[in-house]
Amino acid sequence: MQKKTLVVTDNPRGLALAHELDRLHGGIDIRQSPNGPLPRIPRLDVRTGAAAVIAAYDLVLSIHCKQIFPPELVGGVRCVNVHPGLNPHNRGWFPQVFSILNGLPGGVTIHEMDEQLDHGPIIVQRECRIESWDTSGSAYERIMALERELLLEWFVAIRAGAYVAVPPAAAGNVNLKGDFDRVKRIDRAERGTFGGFLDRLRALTHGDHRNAFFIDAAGRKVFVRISLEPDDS
Ligand code: 0FX
Repeated sequence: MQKKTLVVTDNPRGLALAHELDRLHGGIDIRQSPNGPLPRIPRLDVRTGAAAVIAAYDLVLSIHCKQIFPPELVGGVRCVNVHPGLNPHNRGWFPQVFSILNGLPGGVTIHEMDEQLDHGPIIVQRECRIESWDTSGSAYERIMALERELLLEWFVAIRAGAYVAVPPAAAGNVNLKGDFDRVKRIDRAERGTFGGFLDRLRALTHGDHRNAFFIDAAGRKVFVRISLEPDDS
């Protein structure tokens, strides 16, 4: 008999998607990380809870779960990650931010998890174009829409294991939270090209988030955001 599927998510859109999958297909339990932000969703520490998860589920779906799955968990039950990036490019933290910064492609990847970050065999992936006027925020919106589309399309096959997963062709590159935190600080004496600075500000502009900042002569921290608008005439 097929056991239930466990979705672990720390993201409100991931939660909405998990509820949507449950309405469509049933048999889904939902958990968030011990410090997750979601109201009324039970918490799960994937380290201490690994054995219980392995006993109760035959598929664990991570939809933006911020915990690193331990080897015991990825080795004991099929774990699939829904990742807002085009592996192996810009694996890890906030992929579209780094795609805007380094020009590597962005998109969505659904892959089996192994012990490395955003690394295991790829079930399906789709590129999402990033335009010259995109900010992190506008690119993320498109990537989230693509992620929903792809998961709704592939969920039945994923649950049944009816797919061929292909290891990524290269190791690619990984960015961590510290890399994001480092690019947020603007040094006003930094030299470079206008294009490079525009890209940096686009990459750090995302809704209300206070990302890019400089320190002024009085020692005050000043946040910076940019607005871009392609000519549609
Ligand atoms: O849940 P998520 O969309 O995704 C993140 C990682 O990017 C992803 O690779 C990982 N698999 C997942 C577990 O965690 O991240 P978020 O909801 O924290 O942020 C969404 C976007 O918001 C992010 O891509 C950029 C933007 N953002 C977020 C924060 C917290 C900012 O621009 N500044 C911020 O301080």
